[in-house]
This record gives sequence, structure tokens and C-alpha cells, in this order.
Amino acid sequence: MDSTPYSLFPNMWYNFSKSGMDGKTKTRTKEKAVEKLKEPEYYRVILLNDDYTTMDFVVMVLVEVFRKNLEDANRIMLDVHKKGKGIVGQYPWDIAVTKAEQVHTLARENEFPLKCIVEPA
Ligand code: TYC
Repeated sequence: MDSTPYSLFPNMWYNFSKSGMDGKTKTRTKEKAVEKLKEPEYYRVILLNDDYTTMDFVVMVLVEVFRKNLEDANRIMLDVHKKGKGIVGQYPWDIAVTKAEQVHTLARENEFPLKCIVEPA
């Protein structure tokens, strides 16, 4: 069992609720809670190339939506430009879908056909 924040916080909360706020009364409930906890499933956000979206706009999207630095944003943009598509990052489902929506909203507002897709990692 690792100790990422994903598992640590729900686990502690669960224990306190079962054993009083001192958290000292350790019972079977702890093991049960640990077994039930799962890492979130990750999804890839894949950026697709097209002939019309400007390189500058793609770099801006990678910086603003995906919080890439300029060097990484340029590298990813050029990789997608050359290969047709490329992985931008891996995120839990809600975050992946939100970022994909933000890309499509920004693209539509700026009249570019830029698209990205979300797939299981
Ligand atoms: N191919 C585009 C151009 O030449 C640039 C581009 C790169 C577009 C990556 C989309 O996901 C993309 N202007």
C-alpha cells in the first residue's frame, strides 16, 4: 500500500469516524478500508494535428490548459505536427475530460478546428 494523498486522507477519515476522534482504537475497520481504496484510473489526453490551427495557438493551449512550460509545449506541439497526434498528459477522468472541453472551447472561440481525445491510459 502506498501513501499517496488519495489513499491517506479517506483512510484516516474513515478510521476517526469509526473509533472516535483520538484515532487510537484500531479495529478491523482499518484493514477493510485499506482494501477498498483504489487508485484513480488514469486517462490520456491526446492532441490531434490539423492543417489550420496555428502553432502559436497550440502552444498557448498547452501552456494555459495543461500548465506546460514553453519548452515542453513547443516540443509537444511539434511532435503532434509531425506525427499526427501525441500524448499531452495523463489525468483522472474528470480532469482529463475538463481539459479536453477547455481545449475545444478555446478552439471554437478562436475559430480553429483543434481537437483532442481522451482514452484509457
Ligand atoms: N499543423 C499545424 C500547422 O502547421 C500546427 C498544429 C500542431 C496544429 C499541433 C494542431 O495539434 C496541433 N499550423
